[in-house]
Amino acid sequence: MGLRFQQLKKLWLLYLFLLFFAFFMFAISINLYVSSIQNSDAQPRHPKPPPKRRSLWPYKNIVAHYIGKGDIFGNMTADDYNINQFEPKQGEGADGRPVIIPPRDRFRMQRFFKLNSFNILASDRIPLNRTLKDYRTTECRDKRYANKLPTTSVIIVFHNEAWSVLLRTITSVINRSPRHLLKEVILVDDASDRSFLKRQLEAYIQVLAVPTRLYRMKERSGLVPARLLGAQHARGDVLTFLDAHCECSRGWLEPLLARIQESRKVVICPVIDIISDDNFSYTKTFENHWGAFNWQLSFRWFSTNRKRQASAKPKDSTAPTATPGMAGGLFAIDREYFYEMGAYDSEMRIWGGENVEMSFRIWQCGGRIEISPCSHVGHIFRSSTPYTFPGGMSEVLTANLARAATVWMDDWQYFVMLYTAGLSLGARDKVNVTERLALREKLQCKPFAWYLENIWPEHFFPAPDRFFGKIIWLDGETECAQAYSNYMKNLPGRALSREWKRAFDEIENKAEEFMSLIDLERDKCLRPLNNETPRTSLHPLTVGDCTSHSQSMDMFVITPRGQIMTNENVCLTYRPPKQGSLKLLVSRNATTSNVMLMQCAIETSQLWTYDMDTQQISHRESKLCLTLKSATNARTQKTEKVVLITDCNFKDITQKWGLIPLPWRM
Ligand SMILES: *[C@@H]1O[C@H](CO)[C@@H](O)[C@H](O)[C@H]1NC(C)=O
Ligand SMILES: *[C@@H]1O[C@H](CO)[C@@H](O)[C@H](O)[C@H]1NC(C)=O
Ligand SMILES: *[C@@H]1O[C@H](CO)[C@@H](O)[C@H](O)[C@H]1NC(C)=O
Ligand SMILES: *[C@@H]1O[C@H](CO)[C@@H](O)[C@H](O)[C@H]1NC(C)=O
Ligand SMILES: *[C@@H]1O[C@H](CO)[C@@H](O)[C@H](O)[C@H]1NC(C)=O
Ligand SMILES: [Mn+2]
Repeated sequence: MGLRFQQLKKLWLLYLFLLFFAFFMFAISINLYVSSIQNSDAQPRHPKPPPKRRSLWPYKNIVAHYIGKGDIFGNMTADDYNINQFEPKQGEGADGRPVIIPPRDRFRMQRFFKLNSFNILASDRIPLNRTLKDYRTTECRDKRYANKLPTTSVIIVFHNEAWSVLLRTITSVINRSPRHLLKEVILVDDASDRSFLKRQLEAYIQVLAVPTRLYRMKERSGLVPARLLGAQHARGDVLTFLDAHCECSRGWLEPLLARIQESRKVVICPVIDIISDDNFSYTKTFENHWGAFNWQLSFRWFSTNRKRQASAKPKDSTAPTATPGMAGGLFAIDREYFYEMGAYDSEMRIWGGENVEMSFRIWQCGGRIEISPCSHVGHIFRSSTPYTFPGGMSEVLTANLARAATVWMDDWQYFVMLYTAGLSLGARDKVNVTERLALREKLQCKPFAWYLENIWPEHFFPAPDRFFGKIIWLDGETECAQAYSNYMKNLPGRALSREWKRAFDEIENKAEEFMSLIDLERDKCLRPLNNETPRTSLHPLTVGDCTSHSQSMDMFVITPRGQIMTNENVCLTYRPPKQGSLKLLVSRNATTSNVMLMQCAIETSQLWTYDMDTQQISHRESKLCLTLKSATNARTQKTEKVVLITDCNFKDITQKWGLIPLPWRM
């Protein structure tokens, strides 16, 4: 019995222990749970802002000059221009925090802003070695790289860059790159004339922990010649190009070099985070952005989901994403591969267009361009350029773009030249691209159609199987509208086919006639309500004057699937004003604009059909018809003539639309 009792006691103790243990684990898990909630609370609730677009759009930029334009802040003097007021304050801007300028300096801050198009007073308060947070995901932080990676030369071209900004770029490169991977830093001065960039800079770089060499262009030549000069002197296995107003964050270099080690045909870009031009705060951006170009070949960021193509493992969040276009400022490339692929088009002057040329060339000639989500580099985005542009900004840019388009875009070069301000078909005759065409031949590069279909299948350019042109409103007695309606009414078999492709073909037959009949004064076209480029989220549409202006927003591309797209990757989208099951009912008696231009994302809300019999455009899913009505503008809440979808009525003349093709290739 005694033994039994002992056993029972043991069991009882064991039981107590288990109970206690369970409670203990429970308490721990609660604790963990609470702290995880607190942690996630500490993170910003709002999604990170998308990167600001690098403003390549020259026609809206106001080119500020160093000296000149008198304004309330007074003119800049030569002293203002040459003085270096770098005076770091311990801890200022630490961890990428913003700088707040004391009120007594606000006037000076405004006055000096235009010198660089950023707040130089803020920059001058931040130490060169300011700390940044670690912007990488846990997966990226945990990723291990081979110890033996290729070495790199970091090439930084500058023109009259501010002292503190330039040196913070260099310092961040040196402090945040493993020493054995960083062969050297190469600075190329594109003929700056600010005095502190002469002797003072030369002396400064002598004492840096990494060999840093400075080369100077004899005259202002621009980014391409300066980068070529830098590359010529580089000895690392990889060339890493950076702008002169960046800050590299922790772990930025290894993912770039590792990817090139894996495949030397990859041109790899970091994620470009935002350093505020106003207060120098560092803001992390989304990692899944990718880039491409608008109809005028300006670089644009897009955030729609793309397949990560570069990884063997399907769910590897550290794998780079393929991108059809590169912003151009920041990237790494194998040094020998850079030259094999034709380096840069050395005839491109000053700045702009070289990223377009390189994007097309790399992809079409067998390489790849990718963005590594694990590499974060901050960049100061400015809203205008402070620099002089010898030769005129738009002239230089359009000449560079004409070169890129002529060499790489095949049929699409005409499209770009016809619809970009400052360009025309005549631009082709002004460029001599003999050498670049020979390069394309030598490298056996693929056609531009291949690039669009395979590398950028989401593109919004015209294509042989697409419609490109204006969508005119047939409610009117104009010659064009009547000719169009009559033609459509008499097509055999029109009532049986709802295929866009069939409609495109029928219209193509009469393209020239319809085009010649368009009366720009009297015909009315589908277009955005505000005559601005609809790059921000929502834009209601209306019907207004058709214009001949090459960049007017009344041109559309329609895909065979029925996406109605326009420039800047926006699509005609059905957007019901209310969520929930009532939404179709609501739209049957729509009194609010429920059709918007929004970013294309291949959703059912963006698919439309065309009825050749009634000339109605209807939303495929809801079967409601596009019409023009006096209704509430969903954005401004004002009553205006807006385009919306409502019940179809084949007798309703306001629901009839015509497709008038425009030329886009020779
Ligand atoms: C600034 O310069 C312009 C010409 O460059 C001159 O007309 C103007 O008077 C100057 N303003 C001031 C405040 O000095
Ligand atoms: C930055 O450099 C200064 C000396 O120039 C040094 O005192 C300071 O500790 C450094 N800060 C960091 C974060 O490394
Ligand atoms: C700093 O600038 C960023 C971006 O321009 C802005 O979002 C932020 O609110 C600014 N911070 C302060 C403290 O002004
Ligand atoms: C174009 O440039 C090539 C060499 O780059 C030259 O041989 C050729 O004569 C030039 N053509 C014209 C029309 O100037
Ligand atoms: C739409 O409005 C009309 C009158 O304006 C009304 O007769 C009709 O029943 C309404 N239809 C729906 C679906 O609410
Ligand atoms: Mn830049």
